[in-house]
Amino acid sequence: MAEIMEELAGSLLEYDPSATVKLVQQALDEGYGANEILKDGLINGMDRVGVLFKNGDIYLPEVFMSAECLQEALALLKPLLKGEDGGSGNITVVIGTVEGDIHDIGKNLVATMLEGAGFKVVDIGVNMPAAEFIKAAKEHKADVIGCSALLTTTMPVMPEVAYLAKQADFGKDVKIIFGGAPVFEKWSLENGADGYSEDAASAVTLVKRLFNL
Ligand code: B1M
Repeated sequence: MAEIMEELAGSLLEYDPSATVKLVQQALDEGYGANEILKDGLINGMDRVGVLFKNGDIYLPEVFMSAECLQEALALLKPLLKGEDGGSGNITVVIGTVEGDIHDIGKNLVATMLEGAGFKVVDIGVNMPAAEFIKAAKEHKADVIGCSALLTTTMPVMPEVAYLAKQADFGKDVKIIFGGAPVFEKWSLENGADGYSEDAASAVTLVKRLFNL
């Protein structure tokens, strides 16, 4: 991997948003694409943060500071991501974190990657009851409903969303996708999802696959 991407990933552990933003700008100036910077630099870095936390090498305040670096870098990248890949058709994705769950760092990354791939993304936020996903999907004429859950205790809201979606009259086939750290493919497919993805980059591949794009 390019040295600048290594530096970028590592910068999330320096807890200095301005240093991360500076490196993003440097990578852009060196000709790297926004998608590449997001995937190889920022998401790669956030994955490392997750592993360090899991191993007890860092604590929550550090995770928050890394997330702050990520958010500031995303603000710079977002407008550029939109222009990079226009080949994703006229697909609208409604995405949110399910009821009882306020984790949104991963969901925000997924939303950003999907936007970057040219999809229209409507982010309904966190702690969203199943019915709110359906309401938003109708309101925005969504083609995809994406549910994120980070807690094993909130995973059961996902099949509720899938169940309500099957009952709803959207006037078209709406695909349901699940994701989040405790979620896995077999469980997703057995519980009403049309697809599962384990990270933000593969969420893009998944949605493209579901619509033959
Ligand atoms: Co919480 N938390 N947390 N937490 N937290 C976890 C998830 C936990 C694993 C920590 C632990 O105990 N080791 C644990 C869950 C255990 C379990 O149920 N399996 C846990 C717990 C227990 C809790 C509380 C209950 C703690 C308490 O209060 N006792 C509480 C619950 C609050 C609530 O939601 N009601 C809680 C609270 C919090 C904070 C608020 C402090 C904070 C969240 C801040 C925020 O999100 N704004 C927080 C954090 C930061 C974490 C950890 C440390 C990091 C999560 C994260 O952001 N990871 C986490 C431990 C860990 O993961 N190591 C932990 C980085 C992010 C990029 O990865 O979210 O996995 P991730 O997203 C990935 C993929 O999962 C996937 O793509 C993303 C990008 O690649 N993905 C999708 C996610 N959504 C997707 C949707 C898709 C497709 C892919 O399609 C729709």
